[in-house]
Amino acid sequence: MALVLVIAAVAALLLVVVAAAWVRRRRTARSVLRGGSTAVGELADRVVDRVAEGASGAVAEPGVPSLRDHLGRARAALVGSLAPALDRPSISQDAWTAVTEALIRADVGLATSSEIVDAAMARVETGGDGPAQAMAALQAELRGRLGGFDRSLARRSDGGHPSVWLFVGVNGTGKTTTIGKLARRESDRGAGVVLAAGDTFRAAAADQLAMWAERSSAHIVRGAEGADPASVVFDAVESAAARDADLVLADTAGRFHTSQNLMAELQKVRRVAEKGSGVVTETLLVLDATTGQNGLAQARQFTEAVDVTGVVLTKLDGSAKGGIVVSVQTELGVPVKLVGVGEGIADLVPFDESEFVDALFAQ
Ligand SMILES: Nc1nc2c(ncn2[C@@H]2O[C@H](COP(=O)(O)OP(=O)(O)OP(=O)(O)O)[C@@H](O)[C@H]2O)c(=O)[nH]1
Ligand SMILES: [Mg+2]
Repeated sequence: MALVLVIAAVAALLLVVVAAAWVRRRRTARSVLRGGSTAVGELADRVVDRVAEGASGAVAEPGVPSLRDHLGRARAALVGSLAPALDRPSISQDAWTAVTEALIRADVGLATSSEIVDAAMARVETGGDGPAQAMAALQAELRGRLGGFDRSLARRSDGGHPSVWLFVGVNGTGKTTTIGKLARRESDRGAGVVLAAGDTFRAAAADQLAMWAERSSAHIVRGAEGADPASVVFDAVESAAARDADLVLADTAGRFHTSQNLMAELQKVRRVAEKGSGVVTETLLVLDATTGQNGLAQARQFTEAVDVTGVVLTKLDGSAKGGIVVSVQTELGVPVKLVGVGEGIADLVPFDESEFVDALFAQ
């Protein structure tokens, strides 16, 4: 009997010890969980703060982003492929051939790359043949070739006659987004801006433009899906004249039933835009930098059909081939006026050749 009592007492003691250990473990687990959720909460708070900082920064003062900050991919690719060519005490013919290849890889184009390297070699002949001189000669040559264009966006200054900036280009290049960015920029500078939803090819196009109109406090004129794009642009010009607005930014469709139809449609839009009170002062071809030489072939069709006054080169932020800027200007003979460096409303930079070359070669 005594033995049974001792065993029962030991069992009870063991039970108490196990129960105490279990309670301790649960408490620890709960405190870990609580600590964990606090950490998650803090992290979430930090993320929200960061987002709020970013958002308020963008809204309060969009600022102009720098090319240097956004050309990382193009810079890494170009500098990476030039480095082996120029990493030697004196630059031989072989090294210059490697430089030509690096430029071609960067989308500068075959003929233009050779011309640039010939001219850079001629510069170096008079200034020493070290890598630093070669690099300086190359940059000077690029600057020289890109320079000498008027990149301003023309406006007619007399009241009651709005200036029309017409945006053309194949679908997906960034026409509507660029219009949104420019609407904000020009409104911020005090212009009265009207957006013309001339892309009536698909219903969502006008909705996308309406979203940008709201973000930039611009007025929008739109028609029904399938409406005549020229008549929508005409109505927008008349609406701008009536409200004494300075600028009409006219969106167009990037596709039509055939590319011939598209070009004919754009010619009609351009004609009709000037039938009333407006005058087309810019026809801006929007090109996607990441499409390289293919994009250039399409671009030729546009420059032949409508009098293109400037190029907006979009998505340069995602491109590893910055040389497309050189090809566009050399082969189309039209200045790059603006560069898109992101999807945000402030991600549009006026093109400047010195800043561009510096950004492309910065160490
Ligand atoms: N990274 C980056 N994306 C851009 C830039 N510009 C436009 N995009 C994006 O490219 C896509 C197409 O832009 P849209 O403005 O709709 O192009 P669109 O020329 O109007 O196209 P369609 O209306 O189909 O003819 C969108 O996802 C944009 O956010 C840019 O500079 N950089
Ligand atoms: Mg569009």
